[in-house]
Amino acid sequence: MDQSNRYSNLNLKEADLIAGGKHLLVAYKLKPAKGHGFLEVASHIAAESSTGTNVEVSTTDDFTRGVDALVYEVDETAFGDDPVKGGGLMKIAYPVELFDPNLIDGHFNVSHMWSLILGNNQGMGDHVGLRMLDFLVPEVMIRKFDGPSAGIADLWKVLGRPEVNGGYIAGTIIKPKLGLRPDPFAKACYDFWLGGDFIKNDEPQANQPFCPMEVVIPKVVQSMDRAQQETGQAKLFSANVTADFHGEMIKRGEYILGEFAKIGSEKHVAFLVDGFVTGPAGVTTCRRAFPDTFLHFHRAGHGALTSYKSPMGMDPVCYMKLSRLMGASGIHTGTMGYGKMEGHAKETVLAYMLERDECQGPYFYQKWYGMKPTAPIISGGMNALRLPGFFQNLGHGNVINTCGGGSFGHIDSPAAGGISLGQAYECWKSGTDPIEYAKTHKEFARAFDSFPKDADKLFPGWRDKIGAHK
Ligand code: CAP
Ligand code: MG
Repeated sequence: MDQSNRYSNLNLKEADLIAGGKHLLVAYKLKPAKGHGFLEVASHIAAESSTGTNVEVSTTDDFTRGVDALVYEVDETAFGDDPVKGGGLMKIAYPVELFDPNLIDGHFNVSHMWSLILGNNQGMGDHVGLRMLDFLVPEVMIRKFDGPSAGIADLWKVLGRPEVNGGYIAGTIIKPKLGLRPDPFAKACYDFWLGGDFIKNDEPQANQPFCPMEVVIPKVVQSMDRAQQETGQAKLFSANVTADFHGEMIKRGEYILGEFAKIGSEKHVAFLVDGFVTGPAGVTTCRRAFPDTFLHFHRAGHGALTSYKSPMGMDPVCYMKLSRLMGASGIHTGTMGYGKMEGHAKETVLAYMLERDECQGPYFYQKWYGMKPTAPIISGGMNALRLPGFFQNLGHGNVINTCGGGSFGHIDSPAAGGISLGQAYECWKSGTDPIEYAKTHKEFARAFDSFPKDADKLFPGWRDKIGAHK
């Protein structure tokens, strides 16, 4: 059934919708299935995402029609006819009335918003591709989402740095991903903290029988205490509190904070939440139960939704926006093509959209109206050699960077790995050529010997230029 006469109005002007401030606007890439018209399918999507279904129903009244989501712009040939990347552009205006304020405080929840703008419409049979490319949240909604509470400024404060532009936080992930028992785990923490600032659990490290949380956390606390005393520097630990049940998450968080409080370092703790798999409810549980603790949003699994290889799901920038609305203090934004995960250098918008109060997205200019920023967390195949190019591309180093292989793969020690990361930042910040910088900075130089394939690719002829460092 063609519902375009009800669920589309191509006379609507986007500028008017934005000025009116009463609609959430969403841009999609749509590829209709064979035998279905573009506007017909776009309108069906608007129906299924708001007040309709695939047939007219007798219970519809005038009020219902008044809150229909409406297709207001279409461009059927926008993306060409490539089987995966092809399709047309269409935009839908969702009335704010459709969204769901909490009973307890009137705040909006991301789960509900997501269930509308990218819910059933993903499973419809009359398209072969529907991907959310960007969305614009009006001020009236922005002001009702939780947004972040703690932020990177709190971590810079713990590190004794300025709370604005506090700079690069050199981090790692305890590797191997799984399999270390408490003593080797705590030793790995101590060894890295002698050179770096920040350690995170890897995303699946939690309470495994071979490394119970209530055995390993006290040992990590001891490692932090020793490293802080020996270096005279504050150290940070991001502990995984992910759980299916909010009671378990709170139990884990309270336990961890209690242990670090024994050395007066409860503010040196961030909570790692595997936010894709636990969903907005898990993220919000942590955000609200521990508002003073940096909420480290790990996005393991997000690729199923955000991979550029897919005609479905959403572009990563949309996922970043959802995480800021949920209240992530920091989220993994990928490495913009400089690391091992999918991405490209033009993805700087993923960071800018998180950290700025206003940012031009792919289709909409988003204002955040003072909502706290979410820090970009840069991770995935990174090491000291890849960092200068990354910083140059992003334009700043106000990020948390976690290098697992890049630290524990450094041939001298995890501490040398950590030091090499900080040196990479200083190298970029000073505008020094990395080869020249390596001549006077041993740990950075030894990163060349540690990751020779990267060195050959990034700095051809490096061996002759800096010589072998022993
Ligand atoms: C990186 C990592 C992170 C990924 C997540 C891993 O380890 O710990 O989970 O970076 O990807 O398990 O692969 P390495 P993203 O530093 O050893 O690569 O940050 O893109 O979400
Ligand atoms: Mg990991």
